[in-house]
Amino acid sequence: MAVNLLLGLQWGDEGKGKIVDVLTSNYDIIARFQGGPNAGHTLIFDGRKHVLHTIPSGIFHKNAINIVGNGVVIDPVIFKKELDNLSEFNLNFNTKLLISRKAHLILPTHRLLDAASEASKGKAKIGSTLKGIGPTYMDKTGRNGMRVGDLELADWKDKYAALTEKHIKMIDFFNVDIQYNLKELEAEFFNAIKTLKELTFIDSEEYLNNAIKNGKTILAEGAQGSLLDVDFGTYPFVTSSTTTAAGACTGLGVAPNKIGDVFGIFKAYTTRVGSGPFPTELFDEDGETMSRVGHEFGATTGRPRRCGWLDLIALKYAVEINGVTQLMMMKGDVLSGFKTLKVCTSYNYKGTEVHHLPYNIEAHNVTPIYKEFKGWKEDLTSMISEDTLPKELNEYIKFIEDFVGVPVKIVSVGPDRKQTITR
Ligand code: 2SA
Ligand code: MG
Repeated sequence: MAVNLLLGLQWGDEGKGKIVDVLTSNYDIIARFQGGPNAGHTLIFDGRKHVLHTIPSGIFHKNAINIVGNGVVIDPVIFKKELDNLSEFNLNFNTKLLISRKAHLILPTHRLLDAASEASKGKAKIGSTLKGIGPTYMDKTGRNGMRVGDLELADWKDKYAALTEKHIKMIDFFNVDIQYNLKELEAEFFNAIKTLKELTFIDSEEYLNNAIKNGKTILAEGAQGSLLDVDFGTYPFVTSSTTTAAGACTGLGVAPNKIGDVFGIFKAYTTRVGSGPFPTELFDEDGETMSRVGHEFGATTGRPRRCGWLDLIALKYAVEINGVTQLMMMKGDVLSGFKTLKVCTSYNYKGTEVHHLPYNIEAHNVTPIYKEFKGWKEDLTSMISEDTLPKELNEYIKFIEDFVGVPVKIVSVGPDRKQTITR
């Protein structure tokens, strides 16, 4: 099938960047379809770490074409920094990196609005990465946004000025203490726009549908995770885009019947960065061990990630919503050395045992019910084949497969490309 999807099934940071990187050699085109610079996709190869935010993770592969789809929001300033960081690789961006004209632009005032909105919420803040994601999608659906294609029009600066003027009034309306120097932000923005305009803008839906007709293979690379989906996530503590499978159709302009495999990525445990409910969160030594061994810090903001046990109710929900056909389990190596492992198999919801994700999963409503597993001691990081995996890990994986009804095809045992076991 022409278009395969790769999605995170938890709250982001499942390791999508690594898997796209591992899989890219099988695809002609890698396309991002939602989110923007709030994403942080980490790739490690040849002993070096690379973090991508807006650029698809296929950029390092020789022949892959990388597309930033219409569903993505682009901050030209961050985009330019990403390009600058890649300069040593001498990549030909004009042919390898194509940008949808319909992708929306994050303006400096979108970032300020994000900050003002969060500040106005006080303790109830979302824990946004403050990259301007929410305000930009608001302008998109509110039909006020600026798109990449506007930059090809003579009057784009007028449009920019009108929208910015409106944003300033909105920032004033929030009446919170936000310090900014618009002149400086704009200088940086206009400079970055020059770089962006040197790239190739395309009608990406047409490009992709032609590619499908011509037998090309496409991998759609998701960002964030299913539980951050604006509809199906833990609203309002979510991001502002459709992070689930349907988002690939709207964010690229490919029809549902063109979608083939849906690869669902999950961590062997769970993490969450930012605010919002997290039923299996740990506040003890086990949680600290996951955080320390798993280096659980945000790739974009450096914020520490909250850690907890694997939640199979949430995972099953994500598998269903996305139509996952193959699972990929990441960071199994981090669980080495735990005497006992736990996975959540149901919840106590207001006194009753339930087997689904209730509307309201705040801590005072929901207590996880766990099944316990014996842990393993072996270091997995140098293992390269399935039959060397410890028996306890295989039992853990088998239980997950049976619970959600989908096979685990890849087990990742470390951040490097090479630390990947196929089953
Ligand atoms: P936003 O920035 O307005 O979309 O934030 C809204 C919520 O979505 C969460 N969110 C994320 N969660 C995990 N990873 C993300 N990307 C970065 C990474 C995060 C980082 O890959 O490490 O570096 O901190 C990401 N982006 C958004 C966010 O925490 C809010 O809960
Ligand atoms: Mg990430």
